[in-house]
Amino acid sequence: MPDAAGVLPQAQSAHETLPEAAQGSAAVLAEITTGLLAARPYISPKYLYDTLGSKLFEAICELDEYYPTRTEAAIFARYGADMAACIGHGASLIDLGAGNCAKAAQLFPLLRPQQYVPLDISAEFLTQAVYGLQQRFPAIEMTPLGLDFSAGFSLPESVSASRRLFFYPGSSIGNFSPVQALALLRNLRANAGEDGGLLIGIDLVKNSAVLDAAYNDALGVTAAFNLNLLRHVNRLIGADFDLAQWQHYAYFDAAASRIEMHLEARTALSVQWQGGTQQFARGDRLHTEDSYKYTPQAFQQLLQSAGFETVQHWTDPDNWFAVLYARAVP
Ligand code: AVI
Repeated sequence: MPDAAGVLPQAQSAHETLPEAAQGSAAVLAEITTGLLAARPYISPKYLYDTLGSKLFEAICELDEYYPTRTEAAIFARYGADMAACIGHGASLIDLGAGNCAKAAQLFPLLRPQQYVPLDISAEFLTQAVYGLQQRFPAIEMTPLGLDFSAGFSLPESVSASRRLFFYPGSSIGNFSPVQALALLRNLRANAGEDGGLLIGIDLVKNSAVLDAAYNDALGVTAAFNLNLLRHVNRLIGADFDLAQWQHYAYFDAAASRIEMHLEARTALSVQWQGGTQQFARGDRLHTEDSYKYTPQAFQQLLQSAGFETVQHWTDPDNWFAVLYARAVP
């Protein structure tokens, strides 16, 4: 894999669009340049999510082949009451990469949190989403926070210190390498306190044909999502990627237990950007995303290493997706 640690740089949540201020900055230029000039070139998956990329991801979630979204939703619909019985009422519900807050809001009537703390890199987007939600649920104290939780964080005092329940649906943890995922989970444990917990969705290892289809849909939406990253990078660093010269390439690597997503050069080509240039031969690839798939046992071990103990997990009839509730080990 591309960088020194053998993994792609960390992803952000699917809903996190880079703030305008970060666009075109020197740090962004330096980061993308490092990836393009690496022995195995890569671009961080966070650049998949500009405005169009976020819309394309929403479209992916509607695809027949992309089972995670609807499978997770069915698990919450079927076992939500069970989850609430296990977790109890009155927690501070901390929603990681909350976006439009819709998934958490569906659980409010069951979990009855006393406080709702949506985290997202885009504070402005959150403020709008929370405004409508507060009208619907006036009894819940809402404390939106604009922060990048993937970078390591400490919750401010405005977040109640007791019964912190982290909510991380969507299997977005899979876009981190296991090493990065462990660091993130440890950070959650540090913020959870003695009586905190975590409700998390993970995508499970399954037949590779199902996985390959989910990332190679017939309509080509995932291909468009992947290629759009080049449009975004063109804007960010003044690059001249010609999208017609690249094609989507995604496959399940069973040994690494992950989908790898790449862009492959259709022809020999060169790319120029502010202060840099790179040649690609036909068939050369740019690595754009990993999506790790876990067995329930492997993920429970990760949780344990981070200082959580799994209380219960819920899955669908095919065992394609799981939602786990884990408690902080005091
Ligand atoms: C956001 N994340 C969980 C998605 C996934 O399945 O890894 C992103 C995605 N990439 C291609 N399709 C969907």
